[in-house]
Amino acid sequence: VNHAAATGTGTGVLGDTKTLNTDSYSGGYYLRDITKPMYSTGGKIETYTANYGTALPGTLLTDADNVWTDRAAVDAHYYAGKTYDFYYNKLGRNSFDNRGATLKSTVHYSRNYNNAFWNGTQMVYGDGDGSQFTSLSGALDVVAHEITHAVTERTAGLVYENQPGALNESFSDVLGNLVENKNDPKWLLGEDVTTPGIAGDALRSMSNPNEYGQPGHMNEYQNLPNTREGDWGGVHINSGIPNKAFYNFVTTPGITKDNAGKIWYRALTQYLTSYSQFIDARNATIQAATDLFGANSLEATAVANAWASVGVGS
Ligand code: ASN
Ligand code: ZN
Repeated sequence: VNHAAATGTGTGVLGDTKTLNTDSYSGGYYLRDITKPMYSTGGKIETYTANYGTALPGTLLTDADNVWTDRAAVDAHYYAGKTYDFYYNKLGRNSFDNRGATLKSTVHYSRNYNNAFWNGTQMVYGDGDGSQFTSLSGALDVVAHEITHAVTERTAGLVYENQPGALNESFSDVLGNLVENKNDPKWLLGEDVTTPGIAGDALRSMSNPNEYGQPGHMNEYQNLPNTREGDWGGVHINSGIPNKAFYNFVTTPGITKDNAGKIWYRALTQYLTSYSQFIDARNATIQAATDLFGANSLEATAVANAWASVGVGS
C-alpha cells in the first residue's frame, strides 16, 4: 500500500506532548487522520500550513520521522480530532455536515494574526502577535468554537448579524466550552491562548460577561450598527446574554453538562432558523428539553428559569 494509518507524537502550543493520528507514505508522514468513522465514506482530518501567507488551504504538512514539532499544527490537528469525537460520540453528528465531510485546518495564516475563523470551507488559525495571543489553535475551546460555526451554517443557518448573529456566536462559545470540558468555574473562552504573559484572563466569560465588556442581561443589550466596526450588530457583544443563560442553566443543581449539551444542540439543529431571535432560542431550548426529558422535567423548568434570569421570556 502507498499509505496507511500511523501514530505519531507531537508537542502542542503550550509545550505538552500528545499522540497524533497521521498517514504514512513512501516519503514520510502526512498530518492526516484516517482513523475516524468519517473515513468509511472518505472523510479525513487534514492540517495544512499557509507558511505566513494568506493562500488557502496552503500545503498539507509532512514530517520525516512522525515526531511533530510545529506546535500550532499539532494542536490544530489534535483538537480537530477531539471536536470530531465529541460531536460523533456525544451528539451523534458525523462532522459538520453530518455526512462525514473532511475537516481541514490551516495554521500559520498571515503574520501576527490575532484571530481564527471558519471561512465557509475550512478552519484558519493565526499565530497571534505573541502578546495579545499565542497561536490560536492552542485552545480546544477556540477550535471547537470555529468548527461549531460550520455546524451552525449547515443547520440553523443563523445569519451573522444582530440577535441571530449573537446566537450564532453563543452556540459556538457553548459548544466550545463543552468540547473543552475543563473544570472551569468561570466558563472562560480562549483562556489558553489569550495574553501568554498574563495568567487567568480570557477572551470572554460565560459566568460573568461584564468582565470582558459584554452584557449579561437584556437590560444591558447593546444596539450596535450592522457594520464591521459595529461587530455586525454586536455579535461578539450581545452573545454574553445567551452565554449567561446557558451558564445559569448548566450550573443549576441536577443539570449535567451532557444533558445541557444535548438540549442546546437539539435546539440548534431541529428548531432554530436563519433569523431566530433570543426569544426563539428560549422557546427552542425549552422545546428541546421537553422532547428529551419531558415538559415537567427539572431540565425544562431550569431552561425557562435560566432565560428568564437574563431577561428573555418569563
Ligand atoms: N474568531 C472569530 C469568530 O469565530 C472570527 C469571526 O469574527 N468570525 O467569531
Ligand atoms: Zn465565532
